[in-house]
Amino acid sequence: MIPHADEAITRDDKSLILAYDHGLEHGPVDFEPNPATADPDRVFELATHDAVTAVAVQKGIAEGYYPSYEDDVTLLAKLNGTSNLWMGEPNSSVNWTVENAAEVGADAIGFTVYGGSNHEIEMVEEFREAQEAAREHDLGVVMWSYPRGQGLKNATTPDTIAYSTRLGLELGADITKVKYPGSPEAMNHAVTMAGNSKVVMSGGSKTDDQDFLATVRNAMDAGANGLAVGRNVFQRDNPEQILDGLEAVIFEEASVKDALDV
Ligand code: FBP
Repeated sequence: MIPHADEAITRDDKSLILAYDHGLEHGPVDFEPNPATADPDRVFELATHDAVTAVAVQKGIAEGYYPSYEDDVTLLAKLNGTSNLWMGEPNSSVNWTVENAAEVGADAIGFTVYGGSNHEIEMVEEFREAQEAAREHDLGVVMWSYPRGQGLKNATTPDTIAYSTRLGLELGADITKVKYPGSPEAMNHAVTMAGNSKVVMSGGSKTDDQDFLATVRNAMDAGANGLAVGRNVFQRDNPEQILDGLEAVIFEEASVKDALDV
């Protein structure tokens, strides 16, 4: 990692990345709880909330919608991604070049690496190419580090998540995004293994306000830099309200109780 390479997608050195690549990764089913969010405009409007430091989208969404929001929203270009229709060993096609992402206005790139997959070698080599191109264009680098595939059954054990954050450091990510490993102690270990690179927690499937904010509070207290979240925001009836709460927890060090009252 390069110190401050992620400056454009952080606020006070912390981050809340709104992930919106679910139409590719999971399909339209993810929009059913809040059908308005099938419309990318609705999510770009959410991304104008003060709490959001960047929105992570695929190329087509960026090309079609980002020009209307470029003054108010910071773009994180998610370069690779796979549909849920793919039934093979975990892999991810590279859908977007760094050069084109920079032209569209990205401030950072996002890249998934499935450590442990039969495709790990090629994914890491693709990441290397993207990471070096990102450096040439002064873009921050965020790795979605999700070990899975072959015999890897429980991809959220403390050891696996610590290995995930370490992969991010070793391979040159500025920020590594991992699933919550289940406890503050395990998260702290994962943060320690990331050295001077940063760690953000992945939002996961929708949970209730209290549980979600408590997990984010625990992750922050354990040294995480923030959150990259999709469903736990846009599947809610009132996404702005949870963004208010997340802003309090991540940037204002609020307790869960205070954040619920915001
Ligand atoms: P969520 O907060 O909704 O979990 O989104 C984070 C994310 O990494 C998205 O960027 C991506 O679409 C999704 O999770 C992939 O989740 P998985 O591969 O575990 O199904």
